[in-house]
Amino acid sequence: MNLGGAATAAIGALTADRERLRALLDGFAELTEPDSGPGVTRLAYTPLERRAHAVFAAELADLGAAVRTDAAGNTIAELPGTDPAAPAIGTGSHLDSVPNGGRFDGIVGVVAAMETARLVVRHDAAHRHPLRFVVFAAEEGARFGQACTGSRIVAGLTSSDDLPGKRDADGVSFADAMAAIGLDPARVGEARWDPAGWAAFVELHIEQGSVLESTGRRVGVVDAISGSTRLRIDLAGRASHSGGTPMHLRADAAAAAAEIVLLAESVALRAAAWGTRATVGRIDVAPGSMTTIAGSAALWVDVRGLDIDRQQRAAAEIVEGAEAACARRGVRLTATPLAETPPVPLPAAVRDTLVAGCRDLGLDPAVLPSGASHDAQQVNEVTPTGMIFIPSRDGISHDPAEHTDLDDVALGTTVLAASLLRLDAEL
Ligand code: HGY
Ligand code: MN
Ligand code: MN
Repeated sequence: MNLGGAATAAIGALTADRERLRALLDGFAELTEPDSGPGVTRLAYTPLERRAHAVFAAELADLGAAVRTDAAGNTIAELPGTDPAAPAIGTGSHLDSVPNGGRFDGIVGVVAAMETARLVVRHDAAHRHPLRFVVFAAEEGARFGQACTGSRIVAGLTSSDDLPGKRDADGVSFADAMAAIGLDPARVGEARWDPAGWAAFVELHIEQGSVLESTGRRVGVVDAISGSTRLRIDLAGRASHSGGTPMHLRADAAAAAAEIVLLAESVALRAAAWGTRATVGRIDVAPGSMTTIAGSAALWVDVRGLDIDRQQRAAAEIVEGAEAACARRGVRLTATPLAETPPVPLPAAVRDTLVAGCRDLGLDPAVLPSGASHDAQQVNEVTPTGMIFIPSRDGISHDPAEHTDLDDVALGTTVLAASLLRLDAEL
């Protein structure tokens, strides 16, 4: 599509400043829980996540944007367009992390949004649509099990009723954590977005995989985002003396847990489950003494897929296999669903615009699915949404070793800024 001279000129002018991006990334990386060990620990609905949102809000306010925090704890900044009646075009991501996570997951999408806003203001780039820059609260499911809570709330997928029930390892619920940072969980319905107020949304994110790196691409455009079925499995066996109890008289909860971990892996490796990923990233065992057979155990199971049938069937097969193993071992099993998110194909119109924008910048983007889930998945319920990926070194993420080259962050930001202006010209 021929964008016309003005739009093309505006797009060409917006080149991200890598040193400003470095400073923003370094600043957010310092906001980690004291004595929390390596990497970044800035969990959902904690005071530290609020401090990170405040950094974003101050920067956007300095640029003259109107900034507000909604009832879900999302922070939304807006630069008015030339047509006040036009729906908004938006970008953004999240600032919360997993425990001992990396410096880039979610953060690059936020610093890219901040730099894009600065470029638009600095170069007085004309845009008809209002531009909205969003930091979603509580994207990581690591603390409460449910991922993408801030974006699910704006999409109407999570309501106030859902918040008291989901609890973290200390028994603190979403509702408790929100109230502790000054939010009112009873009012999250007020944060819901009206589709009529939106034209499109684009999220920049690290790939959290190794497709871009292994194919020598510097940028990717996402065509589908994986879903996730998450559950907790509690096992009740019989604690007893590790020396005095013969092997055939045991109900060993740790041994049952170990069998379930390997079962989950084998289910995902079956040909029928192709493309499904199953992970048990956490096991708690009690009493946790070397000379006592484990009386109880808890496992957290994460099943991901790009095909909802295979995703849900794999989760069901894991539970069925676990029940059979526990019956054989004399261990009682309780499976509790934690979260269910379907895979989402992203709209071709936005995907193709992002691809064309990359090509205009002389890039050859990969078009690929996302193995991780994202806020974009939920926002797509409200407005046509796209995602831009930049490479993850060695495909590592959710770990202190997570790394993306600053040049790739800068290039991704330049692509994001160009994409927003291209969408502004096309819509
Ligand atoms: O867990 C995920 O897929 C994402 O990083 N929240
Ligand atoms: Mn993320
Ligand atoms: Mn993540």
